[in-house]
Amino acid sequence: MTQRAAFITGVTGQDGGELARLLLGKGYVVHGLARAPERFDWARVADIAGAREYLTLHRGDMRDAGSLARALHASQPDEIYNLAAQSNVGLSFEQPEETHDVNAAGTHRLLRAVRLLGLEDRSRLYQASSSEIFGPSSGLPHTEQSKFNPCNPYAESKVQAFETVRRYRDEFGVFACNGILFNHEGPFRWKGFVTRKISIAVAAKTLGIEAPLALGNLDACRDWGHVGDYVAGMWAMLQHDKPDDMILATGEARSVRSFVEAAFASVGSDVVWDGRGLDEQGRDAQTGELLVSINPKFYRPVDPPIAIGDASRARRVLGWRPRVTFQQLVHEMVQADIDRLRILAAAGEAPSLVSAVAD
Ligand code: NDP
Ligand code: GDR
Repeated sequence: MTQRAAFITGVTGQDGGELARLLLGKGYVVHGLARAPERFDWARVADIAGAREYLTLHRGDMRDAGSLARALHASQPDEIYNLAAQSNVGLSFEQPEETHDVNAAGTHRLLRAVRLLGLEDRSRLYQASSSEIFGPSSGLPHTEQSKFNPCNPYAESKVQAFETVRRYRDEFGVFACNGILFNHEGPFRWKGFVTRKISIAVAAKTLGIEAPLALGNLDACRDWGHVGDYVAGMWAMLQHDKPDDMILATGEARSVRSFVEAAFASVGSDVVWDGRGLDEQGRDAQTGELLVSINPKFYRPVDPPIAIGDASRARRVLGWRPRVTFQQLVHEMVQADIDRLRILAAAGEAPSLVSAVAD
């Protein structure tokens, strides 16, 4: 039997690396698009037999149609996973045009390339959509029927990409699915996202490394799952007999404050809070040591107070459900950062990682 081929944009990102692992493990030939293939972290797939043989990286950019078409043509994929994005919501307020160009126009370039190369009968496409498309819309938890109400440039770009994917499916018959994913995290989360900032800070405290944690809105609630469960859901969507748009979520939302508490609890520390608003602080209940402070620069102009999703359709149609619990997720992230920091500290390089918690 010939090996199935997959093409992943954003292969250097959190989800891209995890999906590459999953697909290589299933015996796929994997092609990844990367702006800088030399930055791909091969350690992420080191334990998969034949990873170097079956994973090929192509240099390309979502803003450059020619590089996309060239990489797609070389890959001849059965499955395309469009994960590349300017994925930082906060940054999208400062760089709305780049966010649009990569996330919305980039998705359109990719779909056009699929058609121009005559791949629509061969290739199925997964689009990385986001819970951000719902914004602060009423009626929780969000379902596939919820109204879109984007409240930042990132969310706008993802709404536009969503509609483009739907149009290519309806008008041109491309097998294309929007996976509407709620926040999912793991040890390879980029260190600017809040969960990773927290896990690095907790790891640093555990090892006695100075790293005061500065955060923004502690009361924002997000539906946090584990990246491994979510890439399995992406794959399942493309194995279904019909293309569809589906939510993946845990159905439970927790505040940033709760994430902080759970992370410190995982290493045996209790946090007590005092003060209000910008003066609020989190301290170690036993020693009084300052653990968390607030920095207004981490507040966003608009921030949906809560995101919570209903993944009933994915459960019914795909049999998908999240396996990793919130406590397991937090524990895994903190332990991974303790392991990393131990190695970096031994080499005198800990500051390169811990500086992220105040940035
Ligand atoms: P990351 O930010 O970790 O990865 C983004 C990837 O996109 C990186 O590989 C990055 O490459 C690549 N990229 C950025 N700009 C370009 C460009 N111009 N051309 C080519 N590649 C580019 O995101 P995640 O892995 O967390 O998320 C994957 C996708 O899922 C994204 O589309 C995100 O918006 C979406 N999503 C993520 C959720 C989550 O909780 N993780 C939830 C919902 C949706 P480089 O290394 O060069 O920067
Ligand atoms: P999000 O993730 O914006 O949901 O986007 P992020 O971790 O950045 O923010 C989650 C919530 O935490 C609040 N917050 C802070 N956020 C950051 N980054 N840094 C802080 O110091 C901080 N303090 C509080 C935020 O205001 C927000 O409410 C992620 C990305 O993966 C997107 O690409 C994806 O689409 C969505 O998840 C679903």
